[in-house]
Formats: sequence, structure tokens, C-alpha cells
Amino acid sequence: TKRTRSDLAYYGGTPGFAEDIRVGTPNVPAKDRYLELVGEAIDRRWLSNLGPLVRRFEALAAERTLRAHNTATNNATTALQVAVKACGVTGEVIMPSFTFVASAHAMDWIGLTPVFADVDPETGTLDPRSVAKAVSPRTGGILGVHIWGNLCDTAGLDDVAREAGVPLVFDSAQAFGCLPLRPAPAGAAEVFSFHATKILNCFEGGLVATDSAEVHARVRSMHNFGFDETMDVVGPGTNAKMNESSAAMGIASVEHLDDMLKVYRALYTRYRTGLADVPGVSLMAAPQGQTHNHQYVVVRVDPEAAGLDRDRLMAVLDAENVRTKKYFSPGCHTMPPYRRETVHTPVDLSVTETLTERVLALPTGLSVTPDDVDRICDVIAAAVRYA
Ligand code: T4K
Repeated sequence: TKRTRSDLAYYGGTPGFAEDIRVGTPNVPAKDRYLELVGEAIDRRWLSNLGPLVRRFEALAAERTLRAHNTATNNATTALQVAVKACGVTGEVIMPSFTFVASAHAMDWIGLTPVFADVDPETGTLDPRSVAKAVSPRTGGILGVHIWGNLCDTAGLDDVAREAGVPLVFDSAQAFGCLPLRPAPAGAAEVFSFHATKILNCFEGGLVATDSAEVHARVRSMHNFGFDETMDVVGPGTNAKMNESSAAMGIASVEHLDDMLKVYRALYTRYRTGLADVPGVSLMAAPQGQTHNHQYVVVRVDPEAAGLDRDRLMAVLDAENVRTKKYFSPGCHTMPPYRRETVHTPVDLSVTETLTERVLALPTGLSVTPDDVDRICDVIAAAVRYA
């Protein structure tokens, strides 16, 4: 417990954690099962190209996305590229600046132009009113991002997309295991990430999910060099295929997804309790009306009320060997490829500006214990008390 100011490592005390405790330590819930499955793949001498493990993983993932068609990929960045191409997105794509840079890079890399709109202050997700203001004759698509597992206002975005007559696609990289409680617009396609740092990982991996048979047919072909079922090239393509080793990890992990979700929920609740009385440091709310993976525990630091800003809190935690992440800062619109001088930014991004200065993701996941959470909350409370 940090009883005095000098107990904080930032002020010369002993670090609370002897070893680093991180945001993003991979979950490996079933190492033996993974090794068994990958062993089978090796013995079979079938390592890639839509093999049996990839097929099985796609079927298991489908039970979680509840979409009719699911295509596993090598990561979510390529999956996004395949998805927006398959949905017919062209020209300018309206999307949040408040996201991981991969959302913007994926568009830019295939010749689309990101146009940034602002986000909702409570959920951090793309604000349909801001999107509506950003729509122009050049708009060719809308990319909503379910940041931290918070589902966008899908109905609101669907209305704007219909009005503009453009496809709506969702970047669900952070939202595997998050579903609306009632039927809601799903967009033309959505994309999940199974990167090492995600609740469910395939070392690297992704998934394109859609309810449209036409979009699905294009995704299948595009992610595999433009081949059709008979291996004739029928259109443009890339190599976005998942390999068998990644699928083995995915299968071994998805079998434990419900248990992992319970762990994440319990840690989230523990943080909420632990931080309830700390002025100026509040957990970003998980929206009602959906299931949540709580994959990221994100606090918002209000410098006036807390007496210190996000970066100082990060430094205090760092001194204790608590490695936090600024998810997401800086905003994409301030990064060299996407600055205002380069990319037309028609709308005000003031919510994005504020959030990028205030948010901080705290460690969670299978390698974090409830006791770790209590100790992290104790450090945060002391940091504010002695600010
Ligand atoms: N769209 C959105 C909204 C996304 O969030 C992402 C990815 C994408 C698209 C693209 O998905 P992918 O193409 O990656 O499938 C990490 C991840 O690399 C990235 O996948 C993720 N979002 C993003 C939110 O987080 P960084 O740059 O913050 O990761 P990094 O390297 O700092 O790792 C985080 C922590 O995890 C570090 O403390 C080290 C630890 N770590 C990491 C790895 C890879 C481990 O302990 N072991 C490991 O194997 O981006």
C-alpha cells in the first residue's frame, strides 16, 4: 500500500511490481490443445490455403459473430482492405481519427482517402451527427470503429450511410465477443482482429464477417489472389489468408472464450470499484444494450479534478512497472500522413482532441490478477492524493 508520497516509486519508493505488468500480454488459455492441433497440421502437411483448421476456426467464429459468412484472414489490417473493396467503397471514407492507426492506414494503403469525423464523448465511437456533417459528393463509404469493444451507434450510422447512398463497414478489431442485445444494423461487413494482444489471439489473425452472400463471394476470392472455387482468377486479389498454425491457436482459444470473458468482466468490475472514490479518474463507461468483452480497461483523467494529467499518471504508473498504453493517442489526424495540410478534415474534432489527451488503458487479461488490480488502483489513488 502506498501510504505516503515517498512510497510512490515516482518519488523514490520501491516499485509496486517487481516485474512489468502490461497492457497487451497475450492470453494463452490452452497451450497443450494448441500444440496438439498444430502437430496435426504438421503431420498432415497442410499448413495454409484454406486448410481444415481454418475452416473449423471460421465455423467456431461464426457462432460468435452471428454473421452468415465468416472469412479468416492473416490480420485485421488486410481484412479491412479486403472488406471495404468487397463492399465497393471508393474515394473518401468517413471514419474516426480516434482509433488505432491501422484503421486509417488500411484505407490509405489501397488508395482510399480517410476523412475524419468526431466521436461521442461517452463511448468514444464515431458520432453519426459529425459523420453527417462530413458527407460530401466525394464520400464513398463510412467506416465505424467499435473502439474498446464499445459498439457504435450502428442505427445512427446506418441512417447517414443510407442517406448518402454509400456502404457502411465496421472495424470490429476490438469487439470480438461484443454483440447488440437487440437486432441492429450490422453494416455491409465487419472486421475482427485476433492479434496477439487481443482477447482471443491467433498470434496474428483477422476475420471478415458479413450477412451478404455477394460481399462474401468477393471477400473469399479477394483474400485468395482473386481465385474462384475452381482456381480461376475472376477479379482483383491479395494474399490475406490465415494459416493453419494461427487457426490452431484460434480454435484452442475460442474454446475458452466464455471463461476469458468472465475474467475480463471481473477485472473491469474490480477496477470500477477500486477507482470509484478517486477524483478525476473515471472508467470509460461500457454502453448498455450490448454484451461487452472489456478487453480494454480505459480510464479518463480529468486534470483539474485529479490534480495531475494523463501523462503524469502514466509516468507514476510506469515507475511502479505498470506499463499502460495511450489507447488512442495521438489522433490519426495529427499524424504525418493524415494532417490537415494533407487530408481534408471538414469537421470539428474537439471531442477527439480532448479524449486523446485524457485516456489511458490499464493492464487486464489472463495474466492480471484481482490483487494486481487492487494494487494498481492503490497507486492511482495515491498518485491523485499526492498530486
Ligand atoms: N483496427 C483497430 C481498431 C485496431 O485496434 C487494430 C489493432 C487494427 C485495426 C489492426 O489489427 P491487426 O492488423 O493488428 O490485426 C497493438 C496491436 O499490435 C494491434 O493489433 C492493436 N489494434 C492495437 C490496439 O494494439 P501496439 O502498437 O499498441 O502494440 P504493442 O506492440 O505496443 O503491444 C502492446 C503490448 O503488448 C506491449 O506492452 C507488449 C505486449 N506484447 C505484445 C506482443 C505482440 C506482449 O507481451 N507479447 C506479444 O506477443 O498495437
